[in-house]
Amino acid sequence: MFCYQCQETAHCTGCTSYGVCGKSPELARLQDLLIYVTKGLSQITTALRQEKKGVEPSVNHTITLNLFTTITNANFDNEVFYTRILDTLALKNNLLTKLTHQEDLSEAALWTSSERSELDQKSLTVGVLATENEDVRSLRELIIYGIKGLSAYMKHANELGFDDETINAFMQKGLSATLDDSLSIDELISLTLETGKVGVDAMALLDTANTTTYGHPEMTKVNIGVGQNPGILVSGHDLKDLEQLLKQTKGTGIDVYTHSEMLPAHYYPAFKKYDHFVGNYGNAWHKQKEEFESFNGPILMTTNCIVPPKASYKDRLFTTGAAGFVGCTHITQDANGHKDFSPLIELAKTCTAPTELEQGSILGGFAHNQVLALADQVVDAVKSGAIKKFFVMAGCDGRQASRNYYTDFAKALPKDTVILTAGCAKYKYNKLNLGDINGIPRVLDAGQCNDSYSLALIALKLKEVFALSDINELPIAFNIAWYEQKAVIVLLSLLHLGIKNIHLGPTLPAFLSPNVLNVLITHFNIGGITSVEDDLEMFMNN
Ligand code: FS2
Ligand code: SF4
Repeated sequence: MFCYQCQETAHCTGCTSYGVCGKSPELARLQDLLIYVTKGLSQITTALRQEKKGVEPSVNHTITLNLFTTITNANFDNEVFYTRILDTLALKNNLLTKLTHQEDLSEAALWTSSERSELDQKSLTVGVLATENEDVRSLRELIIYGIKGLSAYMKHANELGFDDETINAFMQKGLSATLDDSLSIDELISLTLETGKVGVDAMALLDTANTTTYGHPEMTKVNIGVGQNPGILVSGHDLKDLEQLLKQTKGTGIDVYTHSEMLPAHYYPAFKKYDHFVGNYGNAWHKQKEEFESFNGPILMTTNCIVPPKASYKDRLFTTGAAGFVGCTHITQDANGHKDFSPLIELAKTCTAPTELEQGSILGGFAHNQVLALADQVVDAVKSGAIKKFFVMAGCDGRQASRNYYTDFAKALPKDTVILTAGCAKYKYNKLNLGDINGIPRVLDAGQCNDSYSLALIALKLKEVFALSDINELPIAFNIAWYEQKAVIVLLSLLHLGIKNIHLGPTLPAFLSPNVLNVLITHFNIGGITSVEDDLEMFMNN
């Protein structure tokens, strides 16, 4: 196996014998094959669009789900991948019959089989290392990982009835381009930047989907203690799943809690009407072994990030959507989009209440609408010098001890600075009580990783208010933590918006070859992190 798509990749170079995330070599090669046949399908759909033949939304959604299923930590069930590969091959064969010009199609578009043994053989030959030139490989993977991140955001928007043919067509064109040996390095670089542009469009679409459906996030104190009733813990990013679960648990005596990236659900007005939606339990995804055990009740993983579960709670772990783990019950969706969560509800009735981890509350809900409502206050604080600088510290949390840098960095920041955050990175400092500046909290949490879009909108608004010609003239520094592929699309989106001097940690992506990294440094002045003291000095003096 060879996989280097996430920040925790072995030795900062690549997982070659077993994934640090728990991905086995078998799972890795099946994911490689699923990506390969999805690229082939995308080449066919791209050609069908060129022939003005149109592509059904169901085909777009198959591609989206295939990609999402291969995101780090999303799905650990080999059988799911066999099924998705065979279904994709069948779909590909069907669409091929509609395509007039097939002479330029690649092997990925034409290859087919229905024999598992042939799938197994093929899967060994189509991985990342099949591209020999390391710069071409690096750019292809950067584009693919960006599009994987996009797929997650599209899936969430689709669940709420929002879709966009232009975004789907771009995702497929981009995947198809990674099969094209004739593309130059410059063409691949421009496709990478175009991926960032479409990333902004997809985050905007999801923002519209979320706010239209559930209202605009608002400043909210979220309880981090526990109640007396048994509970169901919901993790991942899918708000529609949470909504269905809240409806089905109403009046049952079961409480619902969020974990990790589901915390921002508390910020939406639509979920505040549920009295049994009592709070957030625990921290970011990588703490789940301890926290899922002490939660005592069923846990629903709506997306990544799954840590292979301990036997002590595996029978309480359920998955849905793109998420999956062999041996855990998967909740499916019917043709009307309904999911039946009664297996979790019945199990919860037999469980004890969660063990208390902490008491108190955390404050969040500072997405663009809420921050713009405070715009006058914020602008006054900047003009008076009460706020000297904003630090965008969005992104992901992770297991490595080196990530304590972000806690130390937040603690060391001068008191006249404000942290703008989104994603599960926030857990490194959202319980520190960093205080406020003239009533403006020093940690402003916009929401999930996709709500980094809000942070970009806030920056653009400040640029307008201060009548600046360049977003980089704002007193905003970017010290971003990344882990998986959604952070890749967020990064590419920020680059598309013209943001320079982004620092990325705790380590730079292994999939960036020295030459590709050099391009990012030359054009965008991207950098890594060093020590808290040195970085603080560098950021404050820039
Ligand atoms: Fe955190 Fe994991 Fe949000 Fe990532 S819970 S690293 O999926 O997308 O961020
Ligand atoms: Fe390794 Fe990350 Fe790939 Fe898992 S997703 S196999 S940890 S690089």
